[in-house]
Amino acid sequence: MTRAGARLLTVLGAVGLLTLAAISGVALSRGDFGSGRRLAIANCGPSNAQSTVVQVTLSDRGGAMMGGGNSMMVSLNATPNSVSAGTVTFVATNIGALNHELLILPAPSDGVGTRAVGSDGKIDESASLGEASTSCDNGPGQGITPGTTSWVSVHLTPGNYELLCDVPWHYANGMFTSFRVN
Ligand SMILES: [Cu+2]
Repeated sequence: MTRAGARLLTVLGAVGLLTLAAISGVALSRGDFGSGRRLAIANCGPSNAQSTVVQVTLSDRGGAMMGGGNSMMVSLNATPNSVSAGTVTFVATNIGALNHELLILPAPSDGVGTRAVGSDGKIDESASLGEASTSCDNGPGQGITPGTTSWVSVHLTPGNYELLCDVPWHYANGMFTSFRVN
């Protein structure tokens, strides 16, 4: 074999190895995605859907924020976020990795997100109109565990409301949203 031929083989070999590495790299990253956390949402919810239903999604960024404090990524979203006055059933599903809950309160006069947060990381719940914090059941409880749903029906008159999660420090980190009743 000539020296040029040997060099060509070496180059081809290197290209082949790089190609293999690229392919296995893709396969690996696909594997990583495939083995990612999958949530099995429990099949439970209110049996009586006679009232207006609002779907509430409780979410977080999971393990990276387990330490708590001020670096949490938590969120609460309601669909729809405005309804007509009357009985409203809030169905709250936890798609995050932490326990959450749903409270319905009249909006603070200064707007949502302005409630005082105590040294325990919680707000004053005394004005709460309703709470869904039982895994796979209605009403207040010990929290909605990841992948489960809780619900509560409340009679709401026209006005501005705030939906929030009062697990310690979740409100302080943005786990609230505005809700309007017309
Ligand atoms: Cu929460």
